[in-house]
Amino acid sequence: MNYKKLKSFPKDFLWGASTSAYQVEGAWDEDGKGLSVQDVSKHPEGTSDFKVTSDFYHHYKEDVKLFAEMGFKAFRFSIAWTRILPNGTGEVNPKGIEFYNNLIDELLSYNIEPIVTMYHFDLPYALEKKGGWSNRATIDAFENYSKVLFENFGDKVKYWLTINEQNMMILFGAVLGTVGEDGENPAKKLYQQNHHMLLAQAKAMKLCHAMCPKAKIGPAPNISSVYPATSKPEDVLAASNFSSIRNWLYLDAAVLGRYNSVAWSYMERKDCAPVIEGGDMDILKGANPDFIAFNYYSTMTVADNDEYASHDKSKADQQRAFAEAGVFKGAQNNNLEKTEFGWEIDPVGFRNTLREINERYNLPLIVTENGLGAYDKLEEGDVINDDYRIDFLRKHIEQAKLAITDGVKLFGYCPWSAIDLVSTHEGCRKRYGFVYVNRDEFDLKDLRRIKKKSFYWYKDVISSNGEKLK
Ligand code: BGP
Repeated sequence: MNYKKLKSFPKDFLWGASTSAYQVEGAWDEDGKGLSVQDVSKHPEGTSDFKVTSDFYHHYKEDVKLFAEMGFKAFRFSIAWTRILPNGTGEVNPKGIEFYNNLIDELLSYNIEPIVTMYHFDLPYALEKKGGWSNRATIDAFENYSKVLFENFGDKVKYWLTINEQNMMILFGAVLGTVGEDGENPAKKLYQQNHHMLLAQAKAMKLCHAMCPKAKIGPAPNISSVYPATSKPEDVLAASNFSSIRNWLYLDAAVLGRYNSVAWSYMERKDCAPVIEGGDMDILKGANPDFIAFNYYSTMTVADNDEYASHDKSKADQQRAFAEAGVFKGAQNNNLEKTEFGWEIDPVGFRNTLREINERYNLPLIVTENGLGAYDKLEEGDVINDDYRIDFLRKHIEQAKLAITDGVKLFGYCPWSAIDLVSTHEGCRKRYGFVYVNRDEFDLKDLRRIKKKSFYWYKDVISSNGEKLK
């Protein structure tokens, strides 16, 4: 749909950007922090570990100052569970509380709204050793952790996100260093873990409403429209299958408190439907999120797959589909260009995704990740000409404006990432930030912060409330 005149971004729109604790903080074993699954995960050859990353833990004041200079209205970051509770449960680490209090206060001193993810891929290793999300005790551990967060930060944080990209942890956990695919029927284990995470999330949302009546809380999956490779009805059905398995399973449970019926049939067919105990569905139903946060990088295109194609996940990751015999298979979309790292670029798909979520759930939406990973080049005189990133973000913001005109209740946009950090599985050479961090994969150099061209561009975007995009 075209319009003669577009609606403006709301006056109090939350322009900002995102990071996650294990990818940006470093200080992996400092001040009483416990080990997380990321600290013990294997790194693909040639990529950095997560020990130092961008050393935000020691640079946060300098970094927040840069965010303020860009004019951020919000900063979405995650709290490392293991800084707060080194063993996942038990003793609270005062130094961890102190760090996040300092960070939140620093943000608030510049009127930057903290948007806090409670758990971003970094489950405490102590809990993992006891079975991780396979163990129902982890549900209680998460609820207890969320209580500690609400007690300590609930008076200052208005926006809470529960679990980052739970859907990607289930679909691509091996790549993200979160949940593996071992055992006889790995899918059975994974979807049981998924059920436990859904319960943990629902309990945290309920607790948030009880303990912090002024705060808002929502889920934070990675959602993208799924296209059929052709107009062949079987391809359209395959797209619907994949969308239910990838997207709606997670949001239907979080928002509507029920299992998506196609996703449930898929799990039954694979013999991996979770065991649901008495009272579980009531817990899911009572959660009532205030908004939906979601991450968007690309769309997916799939085709019918009636032959017995193998379940090839070797090249798949968050944004690259795989195949499931009799359900769908990933297809190339020849209408779209790709990033240097092989992810399709689809700004119009962003508008479409926003509309789909809006129509299904009718809740306010916030985008908590969107961005372009690239090999940035530091040129003479501390210059980074990342025009490709500006182009990517501009096109997505244009589509966000169109979606708002379509009626989507979008209240914030926090692209990935505020500052360069270490990618989930492709090292620090895959850069996303508005601020360059001077380090290589294994040479930490001076970790100097350098403003990229996109830094200045985004500053203008924010000060014009999304009107000045060129
Ligand atoms: C999302 C994750 C982030 C982030 C981003 C980019 O799936 O929530 O943690 O890293 O993707 O992905 P990558 O680092 O793999 O390029």
